Amino acid sequence: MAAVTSAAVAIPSFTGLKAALPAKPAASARVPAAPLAPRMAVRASLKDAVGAAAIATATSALLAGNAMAIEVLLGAEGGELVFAPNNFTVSSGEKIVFKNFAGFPHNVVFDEDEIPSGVDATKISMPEEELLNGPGETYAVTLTEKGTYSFYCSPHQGAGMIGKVTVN
Ligand SMILES: [Cu+2]
Repeated sequence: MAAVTSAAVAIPSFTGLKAALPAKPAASARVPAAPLAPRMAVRASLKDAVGAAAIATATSALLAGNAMAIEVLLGAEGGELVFAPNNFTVSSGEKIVFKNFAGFPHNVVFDEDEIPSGVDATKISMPEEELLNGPGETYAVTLTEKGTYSFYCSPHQGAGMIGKVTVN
């Protein structure tokens, strides 16, 4: 009976650790409220060498996952109408998050003539008429085909709000 209870507590605690890591305040807030028995069960499982190794693996996988994303600001610190950075490199499959920062509205449109052949510009672009209007609004895209891609912000293309990403 005791073994069954311990296993039932330990398994969800691993899933909980993985899920809670990005949101540390919520996780630590939950600890004092947790009943004593589950806490002891978690501590017991941490002593177990296999359990500790599993936690280490989950943590590094999570860190690697976070590293696989790049943030590009729409509008610079001084209010310039630019992508920041405006020329960068990502790995195939890495997420690119464009985030409204200054001088919006902005959008992100890939130039159909300056992307690798076979890639459909409409599938990776925002519609020309669609705009990110509020602060912090984002548009995310993941490019898998290797090569260089040019993109622009349709309201500010004439002002020089253009960029280039190399996928390798
Ligand atoms: Cu713009």
